[in-house]
Amino acid sequence: MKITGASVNVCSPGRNFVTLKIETDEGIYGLGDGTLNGRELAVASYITEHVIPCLIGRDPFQTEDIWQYLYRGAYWRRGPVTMAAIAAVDVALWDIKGKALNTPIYNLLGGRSRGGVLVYAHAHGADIEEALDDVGKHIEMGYQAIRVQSGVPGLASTYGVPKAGMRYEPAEKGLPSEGQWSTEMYLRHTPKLFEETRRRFGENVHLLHDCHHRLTPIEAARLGKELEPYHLFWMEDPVAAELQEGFRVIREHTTTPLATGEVFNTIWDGQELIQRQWIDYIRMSIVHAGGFTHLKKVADFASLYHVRTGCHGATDLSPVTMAAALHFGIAVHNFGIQEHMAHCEETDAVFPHGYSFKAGYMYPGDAPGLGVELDEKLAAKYPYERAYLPVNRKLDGTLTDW
Ligand code: GCO
Ligand code: MG
Repeated sequence: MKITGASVNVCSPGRNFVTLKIETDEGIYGLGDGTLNGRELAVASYITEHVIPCLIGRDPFQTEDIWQYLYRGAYWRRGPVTMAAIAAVDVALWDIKGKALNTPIYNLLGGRSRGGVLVYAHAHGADIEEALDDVGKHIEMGYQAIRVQSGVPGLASTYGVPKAGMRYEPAEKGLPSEGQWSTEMYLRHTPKLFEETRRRFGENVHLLHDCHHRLTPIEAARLGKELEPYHLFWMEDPVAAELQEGFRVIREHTTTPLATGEVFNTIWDGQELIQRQWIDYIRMSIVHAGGFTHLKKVADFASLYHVRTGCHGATDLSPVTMAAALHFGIAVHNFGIQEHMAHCEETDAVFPHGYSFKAGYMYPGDAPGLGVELDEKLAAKYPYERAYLPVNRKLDGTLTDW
């Protein structure tokens, strides 16, 4: 089989997505996601201008060699744009392989290791009461694991809480909006949120929380300690992780499990975190970390150090990545949990898919390959719209991590 052509689709059915379609001389095609929230056109151009010309004529079954060619062959390694482009190619090729062999991708990754993929949902509210009501709603929907985020009294906005009437996940049209941050207010508030959540819902639901890279190690250590009585499944991104050793400080002070890695692009971003057992869950996603070919190696490496997977799954990862994550999650032995934020109706209509949710678990479906389509005609009705994530400032105006 040979690759005969490829094209990039950028559309905005509710939010922007970058999708690669690779075609072959046997009429089989594959889809890959290359979406990078707020930087979509950089990936689209990288693939169109610099990757597609190198793919024509290659054997789509050679996923390892093509991965190495795009990674090593570019000379300029790593980075979110490059790795999202490589992921789009890699996933599209695995889709082709599955279709050609008439089997779902999970069978090519080792087959089913479990019955279903445990997922966690997002609950949020402007205050604790509203957040708890949302937790209740998600429990009724069948979720067994729920991430809880609430507005902080005195702060105009905070991560994880939509503006009134809006859906989460943000990527606002136009230029970046500015949020407000106070570590002191957040640290005073968050233990109360989990005290109330446990009081109302008991111990029978997994609770998660995302600090979204906003604390210093010693602040995160304090929060982790104060959250210990509420037995979190994980505390996510307590600090920005460029300095991997920062996690040592947190780890030495608290037994609250730690998760990080949604912004990592290769194993080299988290190798020390894993090897030194400073984290419990690695959050790297198929789209931002080079596809199945690289993430499988990360998971296998992590399995040696008691670290489990917890792949990023916000709505800025397209249904193509959601499907890929479910094939991955049902197959890898050291799977931990998968994030699930439901896409809006427009997105689901543009990407018809076979995956499903039932009683807290998701299932990739049994269609050959990924089991996701792209309705190109419908996609054309939703052209790209410039949109960015917010930026964040402390109360005195200092720019900080969002
Ligand atoms: C999560 C993430 C998202 C990111 C978003 C950025 O844990 O789901 O933190 O909420 O902010 O994916 O584009
Ligand atoms: Mg996160």
